[in-house]
Amino acid sequence: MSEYRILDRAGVVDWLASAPELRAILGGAPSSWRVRDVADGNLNSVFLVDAPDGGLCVKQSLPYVRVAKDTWPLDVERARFEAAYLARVAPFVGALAPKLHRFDADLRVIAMEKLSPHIILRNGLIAGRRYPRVAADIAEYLARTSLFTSDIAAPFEAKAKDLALFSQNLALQRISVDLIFTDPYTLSPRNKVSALLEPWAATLRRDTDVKAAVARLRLAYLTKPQSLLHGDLHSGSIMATPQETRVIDGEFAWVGPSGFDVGNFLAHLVIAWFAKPFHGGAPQDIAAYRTALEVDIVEFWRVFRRLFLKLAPQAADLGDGLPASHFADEGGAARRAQILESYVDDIFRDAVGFLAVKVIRRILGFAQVADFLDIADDRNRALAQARALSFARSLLVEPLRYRYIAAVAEGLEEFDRGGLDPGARR
Ligand code: SR1
Ligand code: MG
Repeated sequence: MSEYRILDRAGVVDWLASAPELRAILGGAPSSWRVRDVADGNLNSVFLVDAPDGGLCVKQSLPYVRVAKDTWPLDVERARFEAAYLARVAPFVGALAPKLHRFDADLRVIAMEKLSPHIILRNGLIAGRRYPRVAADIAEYLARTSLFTSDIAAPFEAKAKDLALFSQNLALQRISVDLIFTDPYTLSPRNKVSALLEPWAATLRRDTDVKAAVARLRLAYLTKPQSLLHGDLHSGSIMATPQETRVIDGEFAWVGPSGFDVGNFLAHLVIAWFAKPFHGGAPQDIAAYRTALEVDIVEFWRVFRRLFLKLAPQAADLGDGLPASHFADEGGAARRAQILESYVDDIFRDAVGFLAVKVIRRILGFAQVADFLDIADDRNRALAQARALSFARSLLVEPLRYRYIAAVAEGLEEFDRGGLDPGARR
């Protein structure tokens, strides 16, 4: 047993060298390994290691929020939950997640497959690259994790084990509850509201309809343990090439409403859509890229729905929620299909709300995103953000307008001409 300590590059080499299975992957002498510090997320240190026979990604939980250092201490246990999440979903998602090679419970270090030439999806979207597989791949990832860790397809004993383990992931749930559902609608010192968006922030703080809708979602997050969530499935938690997609960073794992991850992914496509015109390019290219994002939004949900409903009838025999013996007689299969459809419709309803709160938190809260932050001009950035806020508000307070995914995608345009005044709405 070794005491927790923060690893620097030399420490990473020593740690790797002490693990025979990792040495075997890397090959050569430790002195020949090249270690790069590539941390760019908010919380952890991350190193990429290149060696004669292969590479690895090494991630360590720091005892603080990396981007806030001493001002924000944070429990290092999150690495344990990330490793457990990776192991739990691996049988369902296969190559859509990186391979976990080793978890060190003392140092809170994970060694996993080094992804190359994959890049963070968010950076690719900002650069205007296309990832034709991402929507369908993430849909498949989420359909499988949402189904196979739910009471439909898992015996309640397995579900209870997930609940027992991931309900201990409290430090990160405190971050999610505060940063996603609470801070953006209050005068929290953690918020980062630009001067041009002050009127928007003030309007949302006073908006009881919005806060009531957010309250429903916050309660769902806390009280609706449908399936094991990734918990932070934004475009920074996806690495992609045009041919391959991988989901990383499951440290926020939590048993909660399945619509949470679905809405998070959609939110970051929506964010990319509103930011797009301000990252340069010819008008026709911007329009074409946005159309492709709209297609992704629709395709993502349709693939999720189709796959969930295709897999669920057979998978239902594995779980306790819809026992086969109750649906074996005439008409039984059709009744079970109806129940499953309404289960998926409920995921969609939740996802639309979670989409909205994720957009709002990325504009007014602590953890903002490069999609907007990389827009150099203050007014342009605020315009993109104000339009996204306007759309998010509509999703929260006019949910009946967004009962179908096509309505979500088609709704974007309506909010694209708005100015900075929250009173004008659109
Ligand atoms: C303290 S910053 C935390 C945020 O960073 C992660 O990427 C999550 O989105 C989280 O909310
Ligand atoms: Mg992360």
